[in-house]
Amino acid sequence: MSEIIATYIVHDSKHQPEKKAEEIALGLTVGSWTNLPKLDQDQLRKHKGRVVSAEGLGEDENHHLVAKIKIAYPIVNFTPDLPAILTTVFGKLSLDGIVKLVDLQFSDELKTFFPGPRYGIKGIREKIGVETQPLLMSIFKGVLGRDLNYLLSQLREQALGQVDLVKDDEILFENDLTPFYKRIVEGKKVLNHVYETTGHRTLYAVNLTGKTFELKERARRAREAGADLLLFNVFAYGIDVLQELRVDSEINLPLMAHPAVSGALTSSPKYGISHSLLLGKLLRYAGADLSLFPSPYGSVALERETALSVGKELTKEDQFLSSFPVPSAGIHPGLVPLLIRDFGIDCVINAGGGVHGHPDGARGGGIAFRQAIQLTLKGESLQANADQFPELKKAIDLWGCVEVMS
Ligand code: 1AE
Repeated sequence: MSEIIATYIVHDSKHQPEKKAEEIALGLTVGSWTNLPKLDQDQLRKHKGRVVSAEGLGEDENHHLVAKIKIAYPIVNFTPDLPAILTTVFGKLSLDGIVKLVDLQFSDELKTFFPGPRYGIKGIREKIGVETQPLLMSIFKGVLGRDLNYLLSQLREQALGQVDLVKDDEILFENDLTPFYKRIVEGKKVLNHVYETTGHRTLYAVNLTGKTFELKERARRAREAGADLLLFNVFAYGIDVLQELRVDSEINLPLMAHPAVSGALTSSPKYGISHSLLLGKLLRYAGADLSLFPSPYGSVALERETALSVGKELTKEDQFLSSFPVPSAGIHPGLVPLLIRDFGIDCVINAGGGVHGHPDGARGGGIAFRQAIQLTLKGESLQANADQFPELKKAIDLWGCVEVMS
């Protein structure tokens, strides 16, 4: 029988992890078991949750037992979609005591109901034409309340900084000054012009926003208008909405998932859902081509192991294409060696303030990042070589630099 296995960390005041596990397994499936008549048991057996393991890990500061519990849920209990799965494995349970959902193991049968990324790392690399190094992305900054000319000149400067991708700020919604379709059409003209004059191609991820039931139509029209990629505040809507965008063949655009709002679900060590499951596995299964998440180093840093676990889930070898890890927030050129050490070349180096805050503006900021990437890939020190690269030197003088010992 096909199952999904959920792994939880619970803090159990009664120090009875097996009992706790049995309560969860029954409570989220058939309700009760031992008191049921044999006939009912026979009928309900295929729906009953199964305790896979319940293991004490030690005591917390309140002398509760911290335990790792694994429960298998039969897939006959739910329809094969994330809203049904999440409600089954962590619906009422998420409100009941101290419990964190750390992983979900999908059976092969269940996985067939999920699309994974349409493009993935390979497809995005093909679109951009960069095969053997990390991609470089910058973010519009300070464009709220500014007009289209302002936005387009910021786009031009970023493209001239040789970034591969520019993404909208996630807080830029539909507005009269920089309307969605105009951003796409006029932005494309700017990027085409930069390409014709410099030979450097930059793609633009436009923020898909608005009422949920209008998103598909807006996304289809975005595609017709020439959009390159869609940025999506997936956790404000729900991962299943991202999946709907992914499977619509009239949309057919790469999807870049932004982590806005996800901190409310992931940040507590005791409650919510793990980063690797939410920002890694589930986004990938649902079809995100790129997933942004806090890096271990910047302004809203995650613990290194946690950030690495997200990257690992996004790039696992299995039946799905890999999604690009985009470790973000507070990134500057001096952090490039650390990011490449941690995430390898299959990641996107992404910065807003670290591009626009450069003393030479966004153009200089982008070039400083390029120089940092090239030096790192050659195994050379940024600090020791900075004198030959004026943009990089200015960035290091401003923000510093972390050397990586090999
Ligand atoms: C984790 C999301 C990062 C993001 O979207 C963003 O805007 C970062 O900006 P900077 O690089 O911190 O200025």
